Amino acid sequence: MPSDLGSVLPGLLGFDHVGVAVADLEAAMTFYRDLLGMRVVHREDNLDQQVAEVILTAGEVGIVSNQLQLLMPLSEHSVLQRFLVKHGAGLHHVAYAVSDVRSASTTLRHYGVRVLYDAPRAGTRGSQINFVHPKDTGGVLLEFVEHAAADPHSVQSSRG
Ligand code: CMX
Ligand code: CO
Repeated sequence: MPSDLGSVLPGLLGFDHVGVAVADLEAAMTFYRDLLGMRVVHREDNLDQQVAEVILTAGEVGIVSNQLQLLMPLSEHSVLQRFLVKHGAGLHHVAYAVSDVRSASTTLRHYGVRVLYDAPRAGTRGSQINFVHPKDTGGVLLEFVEHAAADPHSVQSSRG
């Protein structure tokens, strides 16, 4: 593996969001929204991932790296449920925005890194997502996000 992955990974745009696993979304929002003052910018049930999610922003709307994703399992089959049972609520993943999730995945796979899905899956607001196994990243589950072109909260549009 090269010492400087930034030189080989195509289209790394920046941090996107931090994902926190919670057992109760509404209870978590009394802290993040009501006490901390974060703004809810999006809510969604992702049936593919079996999660209910809320995206909150800490500052200016449109700066993606200000965002927090609260995730609650929608069923016992969700990977989130497995995480909560094993680890309890807490930091679940860190997401990076990329311009092309397929080529980012292909590149890392080429260097022997475990990318979880053969093809990208549906993420928040029509994005395409894939994940890198936490054992290959220093213990943190890593998400790649390629935002839908029309998404007003994407890193691309916040820069342009
Ligand atoms: N962060 C850090 N380590 C984690 C982890 C996480 N989120 N999830 C699992 N691990 C660790 C476990 O502790 C375990 O370590 P040890 O062997 O040292 O005990 C190891 O990884 C394997 O864990 P596991 O319980 O056997 O594996 P799982 O079956 O729970 O699967 C993973 C783990 C990452 C493959 C699975 O969670 C996955 O497929 N994730 C991708 C999808 C996802 O997370 N979706 C929700 C977010 C959706 C969104 O962001 O929109
Ligand atoms: Co996420």
